[in-house]
Amino acid sequence: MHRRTARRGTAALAAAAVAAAVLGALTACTAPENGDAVTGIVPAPTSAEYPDAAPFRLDASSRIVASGAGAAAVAELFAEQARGATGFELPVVDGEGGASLRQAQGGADLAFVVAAGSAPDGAEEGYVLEAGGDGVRIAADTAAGLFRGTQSLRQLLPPAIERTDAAGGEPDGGWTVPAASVADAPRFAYRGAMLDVARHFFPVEDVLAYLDAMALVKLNVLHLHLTDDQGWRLQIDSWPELTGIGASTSVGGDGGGFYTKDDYRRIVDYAAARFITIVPELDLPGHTNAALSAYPELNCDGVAPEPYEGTEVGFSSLCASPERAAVTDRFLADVTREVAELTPGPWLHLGGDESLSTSTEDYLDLVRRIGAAGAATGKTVIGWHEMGASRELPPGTIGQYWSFVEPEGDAVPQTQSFVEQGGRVIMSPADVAYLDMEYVDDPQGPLGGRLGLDWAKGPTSLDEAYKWDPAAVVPGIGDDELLGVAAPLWTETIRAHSELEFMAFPRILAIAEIGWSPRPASDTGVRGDGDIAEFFGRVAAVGRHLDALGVTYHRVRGVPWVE
Ligand code: TNX
Repeated sequence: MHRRTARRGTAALAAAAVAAAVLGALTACTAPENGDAVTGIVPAPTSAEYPDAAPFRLDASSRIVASGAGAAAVAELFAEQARGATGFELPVVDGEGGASLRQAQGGADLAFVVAAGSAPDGAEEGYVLEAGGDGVRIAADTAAGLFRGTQSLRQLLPPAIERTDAAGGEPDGGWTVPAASVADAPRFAYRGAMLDVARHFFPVEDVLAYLDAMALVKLNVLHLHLTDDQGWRLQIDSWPELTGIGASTSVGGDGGGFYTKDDYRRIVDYAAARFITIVPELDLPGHTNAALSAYPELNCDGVAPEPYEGTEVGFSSLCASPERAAVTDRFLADVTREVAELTPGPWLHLGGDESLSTSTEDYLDLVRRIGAAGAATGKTVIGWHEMGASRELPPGTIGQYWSFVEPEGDAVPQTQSFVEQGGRVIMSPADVAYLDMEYVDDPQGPLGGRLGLDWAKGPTSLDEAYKWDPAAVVPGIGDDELLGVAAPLWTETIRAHSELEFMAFPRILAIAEIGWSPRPASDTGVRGDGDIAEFFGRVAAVGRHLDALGVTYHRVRGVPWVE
């Protein structure tokens, strides 16, 4: 057998992969076959080597030895899933209590370690993973880093590890992990997905399933677009009609829905166990027909509009007039406070997009008041890039860019404005990162209908989602000014969980890799054709995990999907 390490180009392997990682070299990661499965990690680790050596074999005697702050909880979550798939006992034992790794009859233990100085450069979410005949060791500086490492381990195991019952028995070749040496850390701190639960409502279970699939590819933020013209989806005690009236509709009359505070806490907790932060968005001052229909006093004319079930944007707004200032400011203070109280994460997204029915003067006045209400909760405000028109943003406000890879209109100065005011930027160019754009081959969705929109430069292929550099979109906004990237999924055309997954997968894998993996060495920072082919191979490997997880995805052309 030869040493099976895939690497960018034909460069010979350096002996010390870990050293290469520290130097920032990108080592690609198509791992060897593992039983009947080809493995490969998405997003590509900073460095991964697969030496020609004995694999690790998980068996009925294997234990997880956890040590360091938070390691036991990460180990339990991993063990819970692996027990379900394998039927093994997989006890989690305390490494600090003197338990040491042992090898048993061909099987071996796993060490999950949180200890300072473990991750490459001490990176917050970084980790190292070693696998071989004598065990698996994942070590990180933080529990978050350890968790990210377990997601690489998940992908290196046979896809059947995703099953929830052990009925299928052992996969061909057993529960093995190829001998591997991985050193890894993310490029960006914020690697997000956004779900629009306002145009169509998605129940808690759908969101939890999305979180689980996000975790597999190391995404760490779920931005919930909780309010829009067609629905207000979060219980607010001080303004009960926001959901009493404002949650009854959705696009196309498909029925309403909302999250109670307990529902929302379930989402937050499930996400937190996976080191995913929930970013709630209240879209203000536009996109507010649902709120305006619930409370006449929020309207300048004092008349509540009818609930809205169409797909137009830009027609609604909170009232900027001084006669309504007291009630509008009380509304802003109440809703931001109640949402902030439910939100352990540092961010509150307050929208700011497409306020097309207000004058510039009124928009700037409302944005100033919205920002002040958000900042008063102690959270850092995030806004869509139009909010950058304001020079009175709370210090450190984050801008989310949603123009194109070739920016249009005022998107450049508006985005730069956030940095000028001490903030940073999240990149979501609509022509590459919007998961609600049609696929290029215009397929039928799982329920038979055509899905998606095409306003962002037409349909978006998996290649297009992968071939762009977040640091090359807006002049002056490079890696240091970027908080990260995010892939929004708007749901005007999407009514069911299977449709949501179909639009997101596999394109969300491209965004996850852009957010995590090192910037490619090319002059442009954009991945080339060779990179695409290599990426597609790993996407196919992850596809087998998605199959086992029961995720509905689009088998886009060009990817060597396994039947
Ligand atoms: C633009 S992007 C919107 C949303 C739509 C989406 C559809 C942004 C901040 N606003 O209101 O749902 O396009 O693709």
